Amino acid sequence: ESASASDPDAKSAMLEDFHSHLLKSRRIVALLGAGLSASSGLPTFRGAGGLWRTHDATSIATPQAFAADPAFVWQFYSYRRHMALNAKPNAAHYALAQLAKSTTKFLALSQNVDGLSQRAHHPPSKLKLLHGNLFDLKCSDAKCGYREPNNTTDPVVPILAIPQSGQDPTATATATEPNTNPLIRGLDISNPNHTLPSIPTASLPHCPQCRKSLLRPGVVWFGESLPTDVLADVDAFFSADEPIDLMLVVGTSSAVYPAAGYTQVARNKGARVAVVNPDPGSGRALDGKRDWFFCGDAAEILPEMLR
Ligand code: BV8
Repeated sequence: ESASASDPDAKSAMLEDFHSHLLKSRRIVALLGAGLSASSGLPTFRGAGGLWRTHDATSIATPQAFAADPAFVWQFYSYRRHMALNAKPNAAHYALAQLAKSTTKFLALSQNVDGLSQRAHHPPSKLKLLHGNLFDLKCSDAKCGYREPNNTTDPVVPILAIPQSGQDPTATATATEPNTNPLIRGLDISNPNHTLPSIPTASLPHCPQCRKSLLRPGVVWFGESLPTDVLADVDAFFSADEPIDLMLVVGTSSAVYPAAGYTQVARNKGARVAVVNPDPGSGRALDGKRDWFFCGDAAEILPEMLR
């Protein structure tokens, strides 16, 4: 059930077997994770080089963390927005978008918040953003309800890095004077050697509607429910009175729920499961229930699988 780039014969036999199942598949689901965007240069969360390596995820990605230290949390997301805006979709994003276009009954469940699938022209009705989007801003007071799409402000919070001599570290880059130094526009939060500047709450973005609360990124934090409309669409797809033929599990450690649980839901509906991941242990969370395991970079393997 496993193939890696170092064993070309095994890989092509597995590709052929996978292909013949793909051609027969009518209803297909894909669960996507950070590894899909790894070869676009965006760090994953867990594992080697992971963004959260030096931080406990729950110290950043929770409502409690935002309440306790909004400036710290905003620096993390400002950096992530900056990185994502400067990244490009890779061949795996395009291959999935193509599969979505050519398969009537297809749904991608993405845990990614980086906007790269959208920028690869993945049909929006076939892309469910389980964990929201870095490029939505919303009022941190749910009662206010304000939301806006925003993929232009960069950085969202004033300058976040190593002040250079003669520069005001709290100044925001202006249109006339674009600041192209990534270290200045977004502090590399994964580097523990960078000390985070302290930013007064007053200079964080505030809600233009209630004029009281801070804006926050439109992502789903730990302990928060996934968007109800997204969950309803996903449930409708799974509960349709037809089997699911194929589930692709791409670039995820399958560590975060409820997302990780969808693989079993698909399996219960008859799906065969194909995993794409460079970490041979990554399917462990799937409890050995992988029908195909393509060990390697999604950007290389998915285009071959979906060709
Ligand atoms: C909720 C968004 C109801 C913002 C993120 C037990 C059972 C069920 C649930 C729980 C439970 N215990 C606790 C919970 C709840 C919790 C949870 O799952 N905790 C875990 C840690 C146990 N879940 C929640 O809170 C969810 N809400 O359940 O609501 C509720 C409410 C209250 C109380 C209970 C229940 C909400 C979770 C949302 C978390 N939001 N982020 C942001 O991005 O900042 S999490 C975060 O993890 C990421 O954003 C990402 O979306 C998600 C998953 O990570 P992955 O994408 O898998 O990335 P990871 O780095 O882990 O792995 C990358 C993989 O890629 C690796 O395998 C690597 O080998 C591979 N890779 C590397 N390079 C490549 C590659 N693959 C292919 N090609 C390459 N080149």
